[in-house]
Amino acid sequence: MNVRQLRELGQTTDAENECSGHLGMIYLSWHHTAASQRSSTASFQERWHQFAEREAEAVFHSSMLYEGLQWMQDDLFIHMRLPAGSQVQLEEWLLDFAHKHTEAWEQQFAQEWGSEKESLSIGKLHVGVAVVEVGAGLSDGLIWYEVMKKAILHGQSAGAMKRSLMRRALDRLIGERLIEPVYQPIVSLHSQGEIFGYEALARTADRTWFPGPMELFQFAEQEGLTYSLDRLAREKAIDGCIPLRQGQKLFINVMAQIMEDPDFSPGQTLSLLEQHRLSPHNVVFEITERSSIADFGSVKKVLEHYRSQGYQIAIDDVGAGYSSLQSIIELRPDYLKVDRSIIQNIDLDEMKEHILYTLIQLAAKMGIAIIAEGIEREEELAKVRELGVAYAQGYLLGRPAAFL
Ligand code: G
Ligand code: MN
Repeated sequence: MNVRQLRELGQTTDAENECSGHLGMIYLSWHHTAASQRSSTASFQERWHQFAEREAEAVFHSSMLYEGLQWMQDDLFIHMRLPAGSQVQLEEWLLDFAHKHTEAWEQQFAQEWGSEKESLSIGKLHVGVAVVEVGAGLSDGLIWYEVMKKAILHGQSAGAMKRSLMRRALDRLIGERLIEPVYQPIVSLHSQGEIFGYEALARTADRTWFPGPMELFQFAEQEGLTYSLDRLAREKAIDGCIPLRQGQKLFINVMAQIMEDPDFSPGQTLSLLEQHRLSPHNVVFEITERSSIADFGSVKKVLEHYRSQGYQIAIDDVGAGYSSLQSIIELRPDYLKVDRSIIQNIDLDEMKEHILYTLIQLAAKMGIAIIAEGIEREEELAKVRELGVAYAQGYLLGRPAAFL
């Protein structure tokens, strides 16, 4: 049975089935950039039509849900009859389903076409999905119009599907509080190996979309959910941190951008600390600059408020990424955490040694303590100790782990 016959079959069952359930639509459209313009030729589209129909048939071959496909010029609409059920669940199902197949199609077709024409880029396949309830008093024509419009709108940008799926995963993660904190020891180099404190690090159960905290926090920022996620991670960090001894510190990562948020309210952190018999004197906020700080004024104001309550401040990732000397000058932290990129092989690289030496001098003048991050080898530990670094952290001294 070919696709067209399937479609005819779909149309006849449609007539018998008298409008119940939902109509699902997957929309596919190639978008060509200037660089890939050469590909948007008649022969490209002809091959794409053949490819898509062949693949759709292979996928839907025995599916009761499949109703048929329809070309509108070079845009493809695949329609499906979905069972009655909750709209949200059906949308989730269709998202997963469409993502699984169309991602493979895009790669496969790009490979087939590319290897033949030697063109490096053939553009991007835009994919959108939509689900509309059938039988809500709308005429067939209107339903079709509705579902096609929705699918096109959803698929307008490249990666729309993936973004929807990630967003769903993120909403679930925040809603169900699916972050588990782990803690990595920070060791004092002056008193023999004593544990000065722990850095709390967020770990997620969902590794499909977010392999690590970096990806997770980056995506949350894109979606405007930094605040919710950051707050969840902070609360979890305090929640899971049971056996802090007198004077030991809990280092909690906070994105600098959070401080610029007018809604950022420190009161909640305090009451949570009190529930765990901790005080602000146990807590060091590690400020990370994922992008450069736009408004030092407001960040400083928030930090001053925290400081007056007894919290301390560390600047994270010093010597890497966006981390700037300006933030050291403006924020006057209590600790500088020198990034792993500087510490790695510091015993073998004179330039790195000079940089750390300079940071130590600067910090000493400002009354700031240095923490060396990412110590993995004995030689690195010996070198930072020799240079006079106060605290160290890294796999050699302890891996991040949960308190059990
Ligand atoms: O940016 P920040 O310093 O907060 O990053 C901490 C990250 O570094 C965590 O994901 C942690 O697991 C990782 N980490 C901690 N110690 C080491 C180490 O010694 N080597 C490496 N490669 N990674 C480390
Ligand atoms: Mn950190």
